[in-house]
Amino acid sequence: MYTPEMLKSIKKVEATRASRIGVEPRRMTADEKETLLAEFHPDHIESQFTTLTIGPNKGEKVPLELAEMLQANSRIKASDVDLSKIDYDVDVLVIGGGGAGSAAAIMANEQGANVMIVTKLRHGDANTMMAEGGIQAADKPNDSPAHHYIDAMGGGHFKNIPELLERLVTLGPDAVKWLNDLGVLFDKDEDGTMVTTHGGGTSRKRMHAAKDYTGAEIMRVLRDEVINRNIPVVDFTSAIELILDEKGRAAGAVLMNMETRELLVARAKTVIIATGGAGRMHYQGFPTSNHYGATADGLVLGYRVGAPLVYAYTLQYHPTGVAFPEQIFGALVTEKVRSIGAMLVNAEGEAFMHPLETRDVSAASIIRECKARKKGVEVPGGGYGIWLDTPMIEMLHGEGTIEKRIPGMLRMYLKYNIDMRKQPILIYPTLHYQNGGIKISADGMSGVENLYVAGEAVGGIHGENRLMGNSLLDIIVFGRIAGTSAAQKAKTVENGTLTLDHIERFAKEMQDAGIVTDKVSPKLLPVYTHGSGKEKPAF
Ligand code: MEZ
Repeated sequence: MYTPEMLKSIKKVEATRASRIGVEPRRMTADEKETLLAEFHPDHIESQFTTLTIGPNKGEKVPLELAEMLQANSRIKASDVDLSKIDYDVDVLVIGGGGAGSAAAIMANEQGANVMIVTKLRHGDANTMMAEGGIQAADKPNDSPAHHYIDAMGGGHFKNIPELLERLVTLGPDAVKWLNDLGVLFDKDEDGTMVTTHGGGTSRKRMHAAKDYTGAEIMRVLRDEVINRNIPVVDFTSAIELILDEKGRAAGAVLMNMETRELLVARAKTVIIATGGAGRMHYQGFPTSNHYGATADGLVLGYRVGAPLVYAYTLQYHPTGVAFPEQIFGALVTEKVRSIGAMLVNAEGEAFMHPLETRDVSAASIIRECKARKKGVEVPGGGYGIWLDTPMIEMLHGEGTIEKRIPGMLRMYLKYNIDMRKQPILIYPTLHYQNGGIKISADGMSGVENLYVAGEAVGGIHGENRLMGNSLLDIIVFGRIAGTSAAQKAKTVENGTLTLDHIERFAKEMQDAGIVTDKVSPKLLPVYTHGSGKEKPAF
């Protein structure tokens, strides 16, 4: 399967393997990391960003592709919708059917609220499903939420919003217990103790996993719980505008049936945005590990009604996306592969960095190795990759470890005749996560009254760089917070007069700022027609 050049390079990797076992490359100093990030992390390529000229974050820097969506036309005019005809009338409307939306809906239901989930694809088509390596929680005797806090704060470059991070880490152990009690099959020792491993930037082993399909396992259980509670899920239906009331509070959403394009009105006392990430925006032309619907819709919906964003300029490029074979280009190779012993090795067989640096540092280091040091391995189609030396795992932990701990990875590569137990695999950074998003307070409410947000659409929890496993944790912690808060708030809300006046106000702001565009948003689905440019690798 590998090309002759790749096989030649593998020989060099094999030649250095034994000497690398048990010898950890040193970690970079803080100064080395700062210099590396400034030079090689995609967040620092100024030409790929622009300044917003309208809306609550006017004057702030965001990726070009996001600005295009935040400063775009609505898909509808207010006159297209008859707001007196209510199709769905609920206490709590949850937009998004992934882990955060499901956790929120379960908790709202628990509070006795009439809650409904609307999702543009199917229930569970979400980045939660794609998450592999694990969920962090400080629940071991040698660990504490304080250790977890310090790790995440350091990884996030001290930009994490303290009250959000505090909630994440202090509610972490209970979130994992909740999932375990619901039936998530976490990996456990014979005595029932949860197996935990390190991730990049962690000082304690606190990654709980279900092999290498942790997110899919969590989603399986959450989806079952939503079904068991008879919570209605309207699928293949997207939210395309929020509806406010006469006081400017969130009061529902205009929905669009994705097949018929029929417009529907959902009235709600409170609304939760849980629309997930943005990988399918393919910032800077990067491939992505994200699910098909990850197009930053929630950010657009919130922004248009005045909800401020925070840190929208920072994205996470997962260090180890598939660089080869081409059929799975950009797919996630879980960080757990490095947690259990695989090293990052260049074309010469040299281990050029510690395998568990934080993600931004690891991604930038891999990019430098390929672009500046020219020590990457060429892949067909014009890109480069770095070796992830997977045979080391079984040298360290014994035969059968890969099958046992990362069976999904093993199978993914075997389909392309690559046996990662015997040969290393080629990786390169892939667009994985939006660190920024809608700003919320500790109870999950955004800057717009009665509009709550949970999951990847939230910004600020992770600062400028999230650690592995803190996303599965945040969808549960903040999903549960948003669901509980939104349901409690709904008890105090009387439905007001519904309006879509904000559409015209926003259009006027665009006009006054001289923005002329044929773009409409939210994007809803990516476009992969030939010539869009997004099918090309990002090297
Ligand atoms: O938190 C993540 O992004 C994660 C667990 C990814 C992975 O490498 O498996």
